[in-house]
Parts: sequence; structure tokens; C-alpha cells
Amino acid sequence: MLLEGKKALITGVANNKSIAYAVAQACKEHGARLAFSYPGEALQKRVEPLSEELGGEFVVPMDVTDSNEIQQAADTVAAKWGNVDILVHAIAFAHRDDLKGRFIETSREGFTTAMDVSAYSLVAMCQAFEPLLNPEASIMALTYYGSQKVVPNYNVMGVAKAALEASVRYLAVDLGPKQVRVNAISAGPLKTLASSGISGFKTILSQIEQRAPLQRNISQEDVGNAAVYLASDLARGTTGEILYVDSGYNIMGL
Ligand code: NAD
Ligand code: 0WE
Repeated sequence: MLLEGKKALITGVANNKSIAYAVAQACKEHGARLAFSYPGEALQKRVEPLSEELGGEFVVPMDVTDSNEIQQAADTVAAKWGNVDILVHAIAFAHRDDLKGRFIETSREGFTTAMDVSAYSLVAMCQAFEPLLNPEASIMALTYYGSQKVVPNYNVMGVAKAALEASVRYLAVDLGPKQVRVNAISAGPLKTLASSGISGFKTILSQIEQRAPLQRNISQEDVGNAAVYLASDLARGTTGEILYVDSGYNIMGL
């Protein structure tokens, strides 16, 4: 088992379609021990039963816009486990109105919100959890191709994901001397809570089927398996990397 006894804190589980849920499931299958974070009481009611289902050991509140809450979550993990091997960042948020229409109309507040929740939060988490990270720990974030090329309507989230990916590289350098690795998985489009109600999402899915080398969309399980690889010692030579799990779509020029 690739992750035998490794302790994984999973953020971003909202329901059983969440990418984080598939990552947790795959880590569990490979022997990892799990804990889950959630932002606010509304999500607690959703996360607790899913944690039970996956054999999670505890759940902890962590709204990433609140530095105190991130520190308290790190303190809880320190008290429960003493240290941690795997951190999964699967968090993004922009105002719904900012995910349509012209990017040029993004407000200062909308830009700040998207950057804070979707990019800075990885830095804040690494800061708070640094003292708990075991040697050879693996940190990973979820990103999307809209950081590299313009995807209609992804708008301010594309900018936030570009900042997230650059943060992965700078964090990899800071944590490298401890043999802690920081990477991101750039996942192809998936039906989740975060993609529901996005105008043009079905068109994006059908473009992948038509244009991607593998001529199919990816599954949550595909991302879970890639996450197991990055979390495991098989990837001990890889840090600061963006691993595309997108049926090869990103390599195409036309
Ligand atoms: P999801 O809605 O299941 O997960 C998003 C999570 O972000 C939710 O669990 C939500 O609670 C959490 N979140 C939002 N604001 C938060 C805050 N302030 N503090 C803590 N948590 C907060 O959707 P998903 O598609 O599984 O998204 C997970 C990650 O995958 C995101 O980073 C997203 O950008 C990325 N991603 C998604 C797709 C896709 O097509 N669905 C593709 C590539 C990357
Ligand atoms: O990262 C994402 C989704 C991020 C997201 C989604 C929402 C919807 C609900 C961030 N904030 C919010 N805020 C809400 O109120 N993806 C990669 C999925 C996604 O979202 C898109 C996409 C794709 C793909 C938005 C526009 C165009 C394509």
C-alpha cells in the first residue's frame, strides 16, 4: 500500500461529487489515515457523514479566509496526530457574477475575494502547518487550465489559479530543504458543485471529447489516482510541478 499509515488532511469536501472526496477515497484505499476540514457550520453537517463513510478520524472547522481558524485547525491536528504527511487543498471561490460576462468588469472586491480564498489560502495553510509537516510530506492543490489560457467565463478564477500555480512553485522552494513537496493537479472539467450552473459548461465537456487526445472526459477517480501518486514516495523526486489530468487536452495547439 502506497500510503500505509500516512496522515492526510483533506480540505474541500462538500459532497460525494467533490474532487476532494475522490482524493480522500483513493488515499484511503492505499492505506492513508484521514481527517477533513470544512468551512462553517452549514458544511459541517455535510462533511461529518462523508467523513464517517470514509473512516475519517476527526473533522475540523477551517474557513480559509480566517487566519485564526487556520491556526486553530493546525493546533487541532497537532493535538490529534502530532504531525501530518499529506495536505490536500481543494478550495476555490469567486462571486458567481464574476464567472460570466467580461473579465474587465471584475470589481476590486471580487478580485480580492477570488485571490484570497483560491490562492492565498494555500500559502496561509502551508504557513500554519509547516511545524507539523513530516519530512517527505506532500502538499497538493487543485487547479485548472483557465490559469494558462483564456477559458470563456472562467475570468477572475483564471487569474487566481495562475497565482495558485506560481505559489506552488515558490512554496516548493521554501519547503524543499525539509524534503516537503508541493505540487498541483490541473484537472479537466468535472461535474461538481463548483461547476454546476456554469454557463457553457456542457460545451466545455463536449470540446474535450472532440479535441483531447484521449477523446473522453476525465473522472473524479482519475484525479484521485494522480493524487495518490503525488502523495506517495513514488513522486519523491517531483516538486513545484503542475500535473495535468485532462485527457491530454492542454498539449493541443489546434
Ligand atoms: P466543490 O464545490 O465540491 O469543492 C469546492 C470546495 O471549496 C467546497 O468544499 C467548499 O466548501 C470549499 N470552499 C469554498 N470556500 C471556502 C472557504 N472560504 N474555506 C474553506 N473551504 C472553502 O468543487 P470541486 O470541483 O471539487 O472543486 C475542488 C477544487 O478543484 C477547486 O480548487 C476547483 O477550482 C478545482 N477544480 C475543479 C474542476 C472542475 O471542473 N470541477 C476542474 C479543475 C480544478
Ligand atoms: O475552479 C472551478 C470552479 C470554481 C468556482 C465555481 C463557483 C461556482 C459557484 C469558484 N467559485 C464559484 N462560485 C460560485 O458561486 N472549475 C475549474 C470549474 C469551472 O468553473 C467554470 C468553468 C469551469 C471548468 C466557470 C466558468 C467557465 C468554466
